[in-house]
Amino acid sequence: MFSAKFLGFQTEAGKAHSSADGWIDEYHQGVRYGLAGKVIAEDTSPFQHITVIRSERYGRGLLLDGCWMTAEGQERYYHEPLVHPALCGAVNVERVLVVGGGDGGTARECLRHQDVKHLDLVEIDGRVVELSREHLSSIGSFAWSDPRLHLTVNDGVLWVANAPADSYDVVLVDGSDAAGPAEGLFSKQFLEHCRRILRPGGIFATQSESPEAFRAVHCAVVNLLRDIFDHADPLYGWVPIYPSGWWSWTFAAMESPRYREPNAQRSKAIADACDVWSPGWQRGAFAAVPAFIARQLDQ
Ligand code: SPD
Repeated sequence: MFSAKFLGFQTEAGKAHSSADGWIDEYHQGVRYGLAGKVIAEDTSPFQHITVIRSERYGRGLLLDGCWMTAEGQERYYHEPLVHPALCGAVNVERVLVVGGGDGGTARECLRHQDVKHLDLVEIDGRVVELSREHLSSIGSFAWSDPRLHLTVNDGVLWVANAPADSYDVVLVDGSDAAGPAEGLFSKQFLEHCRRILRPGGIFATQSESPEAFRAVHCAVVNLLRDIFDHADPLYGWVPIYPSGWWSWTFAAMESPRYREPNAQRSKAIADACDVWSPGWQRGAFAAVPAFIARQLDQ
């Protein structure tokens, strides 16, 4: 387990910082990342403080424990890179598991693939789902009423530990940072179970933090996945509101790095409606490993 605390990071978790002049900020390592706007809903669940905001530039947004999760105007920069390299690369995509992702954006992108027949969305915090459906309905969109979606409010770590071997073609982890309720999603035990429940030809993917603002966690996740799977590679993109704006997702598979080569037919079916992802973008994003990160990754 390598939590933010373990690595000596100081994420100023708690309520989102909002100032009288209408700025909502996440504070991270002496830098703040903010939007002009106002808080429209807040609650404290058994797991975390939840804040929903309305911003001038990016529409409505969600923070958990004061950290940005998503915003309507830039959620595609995050959800498309997490989903499509996996859904276009796996041999089959009939059964998909999403751990976390209570705003519904990851499920929505998965369900755009018509070959997906059953999607389990396992979110630990039911209040995140409720507030997202109420205030951020454009993010989950049609997913919430799609009969292929099976929502369970439960701990994803337990779900994965109890799932039979070979139960999913794709496993996606859409958690928050490596502290608080998402901490277990970065552990070796959890990731080993993810490999165990993946069918042959399957793909695992997780958000793997920023190579700049969470460098140690990022490298540790990639290296751990390289220990557990035959192949694991980070892909780099950007989510403007997250710390540093520079973000990563890491893909893993047994036998071959099949996440690198998108299936032409599945790509064609979704590419026109994507804002960020395309087969060409994906190839570049896998190649864009910063030199300082390449030096810290196990080969
Ligand atoms: N630092 C923020 C990391 C958040 C990753 N998950 C976002 C959830 C979007 N569905």
